[in-house]
Amino acid sequence: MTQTTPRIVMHVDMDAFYAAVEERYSPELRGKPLVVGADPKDGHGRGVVTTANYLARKYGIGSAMPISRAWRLAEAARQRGEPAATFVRGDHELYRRISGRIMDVLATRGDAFQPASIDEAYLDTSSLETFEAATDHARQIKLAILEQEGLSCSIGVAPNKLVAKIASDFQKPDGLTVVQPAGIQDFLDPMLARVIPGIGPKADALLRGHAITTVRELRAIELDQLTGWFGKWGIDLFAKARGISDSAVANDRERKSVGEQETFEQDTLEAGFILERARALTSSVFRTLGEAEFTAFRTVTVTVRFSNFTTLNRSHTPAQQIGSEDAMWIEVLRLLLPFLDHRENSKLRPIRLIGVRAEKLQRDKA
Ligand code: TTP
Ligand code: MG
Repeated sequence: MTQTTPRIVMHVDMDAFYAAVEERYSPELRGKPLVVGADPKDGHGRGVVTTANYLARKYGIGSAMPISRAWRLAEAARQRGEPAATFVRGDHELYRRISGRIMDVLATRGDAFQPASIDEAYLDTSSLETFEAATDHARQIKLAILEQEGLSCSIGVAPNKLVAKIASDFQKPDGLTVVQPAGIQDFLDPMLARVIPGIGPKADALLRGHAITTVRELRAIELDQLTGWFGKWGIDLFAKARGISDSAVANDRERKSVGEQETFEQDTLEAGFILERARALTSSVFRTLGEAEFTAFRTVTVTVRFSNFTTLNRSHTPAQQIGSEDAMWIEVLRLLLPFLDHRENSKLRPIRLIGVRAEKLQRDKA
């Protein structure tokens, strides 16, 4: 006798990720509205909000908003007698490192694991067989991340990636939303059509032009009509409106490389500065390798982007595997130094960004 068990997929997404990391490492920021992004310069700053914590979101501040507008919203709140917001520029190297550690927590907790961005990943947990068991598992994951990193996340548990992703966003922050196969349509129908991944502002505007705002209204549209509006993508949309999605959780359990890069405040060719930053990147990459329990690797790659955005990569795979930070640094130096003189930089252009990456990662076999 064969028994069919449901596919069970989870989508894990960190809450207000960059802002939460800032609060975690700077206790004085906790419990107050916080905006990570460009310098607001008393309302005259250029650039945008990267993210805001949930207290700042209450003021209407959110990702991608001009920082000047965020500053005005915060100022208006302050004048109403509400707590003042703090603005910070953010530390992307720190976010990447913590992201790596969170991914390592997640990587071993599913039959398949697929990181999707710096703060989100999918897990296939079908082998748990029931949604009850998967729900318990999701609770344990939330606890593990909270205990290890002091950060909260939201998880969606559903029969596929599409619905899991929408579910993780449903009760943020610190949410856990479980949607079983029989509940998919009731879950999706009342939502705005634009919660469906792939419906951006343009598709949303077109749909609204036809008086379609919710998934229920979208589901009432015939397939022919959708392909008439959207071409082949209409078929996709027809399926998505029904919560149907077959795409597998790609298994990226094993990290293939660890790398970091840094954009300088100002383009420069000052050797002392560039080498100091390269040394720091090397240290940081080596630390991340250790945290992920890699003991050695074979290939080093250095990336250099010049002021004109020309970007070059140079790799080297020495005969011996690389097992120490010093050995890695020697390789990085060898690859990087030619960019500081005519060998790889004939016009002596200033450098905008450098990156360091370890590839062909190895573990000691215990
Ligand atoms: P998101 O998961 O979209 O946002 P979030 O984690 O800040 O908040 P939520 O609780 O709603 O999930 O993005 C993750 C991080 O990626 C975010 O903290 C900052 C960064 N980010 C950008 O750099 N630019 C952007 O436009 C967005 C949306 C996010
Ligand atoms: Mg997030």
